[in-house]
Amino acid sequence: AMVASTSPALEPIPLLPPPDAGTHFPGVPVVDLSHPGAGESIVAACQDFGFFKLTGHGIPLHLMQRLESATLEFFHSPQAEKEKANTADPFGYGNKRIGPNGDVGWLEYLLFPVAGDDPFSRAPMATSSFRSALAEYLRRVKELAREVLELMAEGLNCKERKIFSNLVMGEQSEGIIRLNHYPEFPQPEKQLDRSLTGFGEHTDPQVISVLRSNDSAGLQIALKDGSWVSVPPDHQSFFIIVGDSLQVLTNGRLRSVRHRVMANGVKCRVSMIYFLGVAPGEKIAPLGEVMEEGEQSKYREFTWNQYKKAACRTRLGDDRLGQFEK
Ligand code: GA4
Repeated sequence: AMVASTSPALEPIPLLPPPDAGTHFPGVPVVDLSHPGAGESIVAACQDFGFFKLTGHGIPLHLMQRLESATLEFFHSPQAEKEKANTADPFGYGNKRIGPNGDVGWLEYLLFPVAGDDPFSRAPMATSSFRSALAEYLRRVKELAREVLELMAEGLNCKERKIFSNLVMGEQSEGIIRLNHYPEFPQPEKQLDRSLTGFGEHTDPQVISVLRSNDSAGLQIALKDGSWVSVPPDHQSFFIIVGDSLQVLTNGRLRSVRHRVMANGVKCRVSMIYFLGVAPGEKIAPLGEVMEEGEQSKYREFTWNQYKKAACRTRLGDDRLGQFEK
């Protein structure tokens, strides 16, 4: 294993090279939100890939770039400053360590709950410009997620078009924002011309995740046959990722996609992911509206709280849904 650290003051953690490079993928499904058949395209993409690129979304690039700049500014501040935000419970600043069970990757990040009126109660160190950039971004992306989920319900021929959106838009619904920074490699690693695992393979536990990154490559997804492909970056678009909760809500019709990030080390990658989840006490079970006559649930019934608790005992790459399959 290769040892790398952002600054000599940091404890070096052995990081792993990626298992394989992942081939270039020209076939990323694209959904244009301003297009009439968007609902059907969303459903088709979520069935075939559990993933798609979203264009025509109406969120101006400058709003994304504003948050990107504020995020980078934070990550460029002195290590001691950043460590002040290291509450690691699991929210706040994190460096290389992901989750509570020993997963590591070449990144540093901020993780916050998005709740109620003050998404920043856990971000005391954020400057007011950082806070306002984040607030505006979250407000817009939340509305975007609502639209995507309502079109999805339409595409699935649900009678209630708010069947998914209501689950993630409630007062108690749990959202999380993750701001990731995959730094350039320090010398001499940079010269090795190798990449490192930035964020190891996993599925997202929530309903959907809305990802936006700068123009630096790194995101890879697993296709149905298990092969890994790289997703060309697009800083103007969002990428929508189906999470485990949505897979269960649709009884497996829409699939949660395994994905990972490779750090190339030459150009830093900045990504922001808004995870939209249901309320803690919510039952996560296939919805009657998406099931055929007589269709049986593929999952044992559980609540979001139970799922989160179970997830906390797993490693990043574990098949978390497996233990709830019938
Ligand atoms: C993966 C998706 C999100 O980044 C995240 C991660 C969470 C964490 O960082 O605390 C988890 C991981 C993620 C799934 C399994 C557990 C929990 C780290 C980990 C090993 C914020 C999430 O919701 O689940």
